[in-house]
Amino acid sequence: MEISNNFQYSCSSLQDLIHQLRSIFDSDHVDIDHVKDLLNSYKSNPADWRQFAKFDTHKYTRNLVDEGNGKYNLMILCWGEGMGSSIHDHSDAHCFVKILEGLFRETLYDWPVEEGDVPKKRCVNLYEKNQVTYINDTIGLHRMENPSHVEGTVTMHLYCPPFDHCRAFDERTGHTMVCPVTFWSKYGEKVDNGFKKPISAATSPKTTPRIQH
Ligand code: CSS
Ligand code: FE2
Repeated sequence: MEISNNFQYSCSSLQDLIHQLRSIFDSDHVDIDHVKDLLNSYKSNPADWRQFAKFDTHKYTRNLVDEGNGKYNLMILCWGEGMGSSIHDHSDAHCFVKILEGLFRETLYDWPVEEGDVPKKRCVNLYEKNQVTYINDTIGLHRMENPSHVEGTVTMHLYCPPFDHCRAFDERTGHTMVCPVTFWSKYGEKVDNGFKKPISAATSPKTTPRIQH
C-alpha cells in the first residue's frame, strides 16, 4: 500500500460501499488514504447494516459482511455498554475502523521493547459516529472499547489481508497470548462455533481459549 492525498469519493449506501471497496482492492496497489476517504464518504444508515448488527450480552460480537474476493474481510462489530478488547496487534494486516453508531475509545500502546516488557501507553483517542481510524503493527498496539455505560457501539472493520488470530498483551504482566478470532455471524446468519464438551478431564484434548481481540 502507498500513501497519497486529494481523492474524492461519494458513497450512497453500504451496498455501494461494498461495491467500491471491491473495485479499489481489485488493484495490486491499494492506497491507504483512498480506502480511508471512501469509508469516510459513507454516512452511516442503520437501515443498511441493521441485519449484521448482532449484540451479545457477554462479549462484543464480530459479524462478517463481505470477504472482499478473498483480499480482505469487512465486518461489523457490536460492543455492548462498557465492552472492550484486550491490547492486541493486527497480525501484519491493515486495520480500518469506521464508527457506525455510538462512541469508541482507542488506547494506543508502544510495542514492548523486550519480550516480557509491558506495552507502554501512548495516547487515548475518542471517536464518534462516521469517523474513520486506521492502524497497523508498525503504528503500534491498541485496546478498543465502548466507553459508554448507557448505549451500544457499532463499528465496521476492514482487515487486509484477512486474519484468524492475533496476539493479545496483558497490560500488567506483559504476557502475550495468540488468540483465535471468530465470527458471531456471517452474512447475517448466526455461526455455530462448535464448542464441544470434553468427555472427561483425562481424555479431553487441550483447547485453545477463544478470547476476542
Ligand atoms: N481486533 C478486534 C477489534 S479492535 S480493531 C477484532 O477484530 O476482534
Ligand atoms: Fe484492533
